[in-house]
Parts: sequence; C-alpha cells; structure tokens
Amino acid sequence: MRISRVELHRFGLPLVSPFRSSAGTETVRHGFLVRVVGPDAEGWGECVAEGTPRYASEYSDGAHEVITRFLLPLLDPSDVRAADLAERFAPVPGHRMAKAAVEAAVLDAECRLAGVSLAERLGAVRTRVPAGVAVGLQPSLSELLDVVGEYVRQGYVRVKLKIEPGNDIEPVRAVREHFGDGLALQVDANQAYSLADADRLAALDPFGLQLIEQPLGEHDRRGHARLAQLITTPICLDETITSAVDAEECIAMGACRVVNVKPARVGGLLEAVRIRNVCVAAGVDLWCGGMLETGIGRAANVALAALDGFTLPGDLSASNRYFAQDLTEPFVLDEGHLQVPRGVGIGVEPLVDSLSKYGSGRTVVSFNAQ
Ligand code: NPG
Repeated sequence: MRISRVELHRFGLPLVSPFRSSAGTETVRHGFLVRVVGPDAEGWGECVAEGTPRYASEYSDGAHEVITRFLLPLLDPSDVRAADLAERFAPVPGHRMAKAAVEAAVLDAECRLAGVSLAERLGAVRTRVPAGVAVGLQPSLSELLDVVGEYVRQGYVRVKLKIEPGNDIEPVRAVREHFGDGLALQVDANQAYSLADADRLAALDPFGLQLIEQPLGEHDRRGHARLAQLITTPICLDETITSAVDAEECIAMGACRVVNVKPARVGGLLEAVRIRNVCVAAGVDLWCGGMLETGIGRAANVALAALDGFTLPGDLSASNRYFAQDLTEPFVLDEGHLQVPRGVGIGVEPLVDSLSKYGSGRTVVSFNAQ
C-alpha cells in the first residue's frame, strides 16, 4: 500500500468515574489516534500509552515523539505492509505501544483496501464476544458492592477487581459473599506484591477466583513460577508478557496458567495473534486485556477477541463504562456481549464532532510523492 501522510490526533477524554489501580488513578484518558492516509485507502489506530508512565515505561507524549521522529522515517511510503512493520521497526528497540498504534492504522487501511473486516483478516470465528468489566479500587466496601452490583445488573459476564496489599482479602470476600459463587470473578494486582506475600495471596484461594493477574513484578518470572506452587488460584500474566517468546517461556516454566494479551503491550495485533497461537498449542487459557481504549482501539481488540483460542471474557466493556461520549459510535452491551464490527477494516471511525470536542492538537507527517 502507498501512503502519502500520517496524522496523529491527540485527545483527552474524561472518564465517567476515576479508575484507580495499585499503579495510580486515571480521571482523563489522554492518548492519540494514528491516521494513515494513502491514495487508495486510509486507516485508524489508537495509541493507548497513558499520559504518565505508570502501568508501563511508555507514555503518550513519548510514543508520539517516537512515532514521528523514529518510526515513520523507517517506512517506505511507496510500499507499506502491516506484516513487514515489526522488521522495519526493529532498529528501534522497545516502544511497543507506539509500534502497535502504527500497525493498527496500517492494518485497518489494508483491510479497507481489500474490502474485508479486521476480524476476518485476523481469522475471527465469532460475531460477538463476552464482555468483562474491570472495577478500580473503591473507597469503601459498600461502594464496591454498589459498583459491582450495577455492572452485574447491566449484564457483564465477569468481574475483575483491582487489588493491592491490605485491600484484597476483604473486598474479595465481600463481593463473593454478596453475589455468590455463580459470579465469574478475578483479581488484578498490577505487580503490587512480592513473594513474601504468598500467605496473603493464598488466603484468596477459598474464594474460587478465575485467576489472579500479575501479582509480582514484571521481570519476576521465577517468582511467579514459585508462587504458582504456593497458591491454587491460577496465575495470569499481563505486564510480563511482551512477545510470543515471553509467552512460550512463561508457560514452559510454570509462571502462568493463563495469559492476558493486549495488542499494544506486545507491539501489535499480529504479535498478539502469535501469542494466541502459542496459548492454543499449549492449551493455556487466554483473554484480551483492555487499556481504557476509545472505540478505535476497542474495535480492534474486539476483533482479536473473536478468534478461537480466546477462552475467557476480556476487559472489553461498553463505551459507557468508560466515557460519557466515545470518539466513535458507542459499543453497547448486548446480553453481556459486544458485537464484532462487521464493516471493512476495524468497522468504526472517529466521529468528527467527538474528535473536535475532545481533540487537543494534530500533527501531520507528509511523505514526498515517489
Ligand atoms: O476495561 O479497558 C479496560 C480496563 C482494564 O484494568 C484494566 N486495564 O492494568 O490491565 C490494567 C488496566 C490498565 C488500564 C492498564 C489503563 C493500563 C492503562
């Protein structure tokens, strides 16, 4: 595909309620969209790096600079292919969220050019995906029960609670006792524990959790493998897994029994599919994580989660769980599921009104005609 310019559209979208995890509190989703424009097609992707480096080392302004200064100059604008991007971008180590955003936009454009949906291109087998919801740390147990109760009432098929040391056993107990054993429940620690907390984490075992996500530091693979011998709740890795090779190694060493894949964390949708292949081959449960995406990033995640091998509900919620107004037509909950967009490419586009209301600047990188 030929491309003539790439636009980066910054936005700041207020969240309907603050999202607090052990890594910090988010009240506005700051990010930017990438638009790849060529004579024959165009496509959109979302960069999900946060405003500040808290969940990961990447952050939005940094990713913006990496894309404009270092990644785009590596492209040959007369011949851009999503499948080649990982190799093209290899001279720049890391910066996976920045790379994923460009890849997503190129994939969208390629699919639009070919007249297929992203879901078809990735090999999806489902037309809708089960919707899970992530609940941030709450100020009190009664507020936690209210928030969870509202999501259960809306039909979410699984609930994930953020936990941190000292704010873990009681909230899990309260939710389990209030909503019963039928509620699919999991917890996410965002690396807040150490192996010395194994007893505390083992105290979660009786509550029948689907999994505990990323209890230890992202580099502590051996610690996770050791912890897996000390607790019965399955360990799921998130931050630790940045590639298919990581997934293979962590599974082989017993560091996880479940994988959360976020395309942005692993450098793009194509690497996410490779991780899916590793998990299928190993018989390991897999689900698609979320990073408070707008409709642009969500559409791509929903397409990915529609592949066979995504065995558990993802952090894929309706737009109104995050935003009063999304950047696209909203994703809505349909009997606890989100529909996989059927249109070509990611199947959605930013609404001009939303982008002008929440947009905060545009950068254009033009390529000379060849
Ligand atoms: O539904 O998009 C969602 C949020 C799911 O908890 C969620 N994401 O640690 O996985 C995480 C967390 C996150 C949010 C991470 C924003 C990074 C940025």
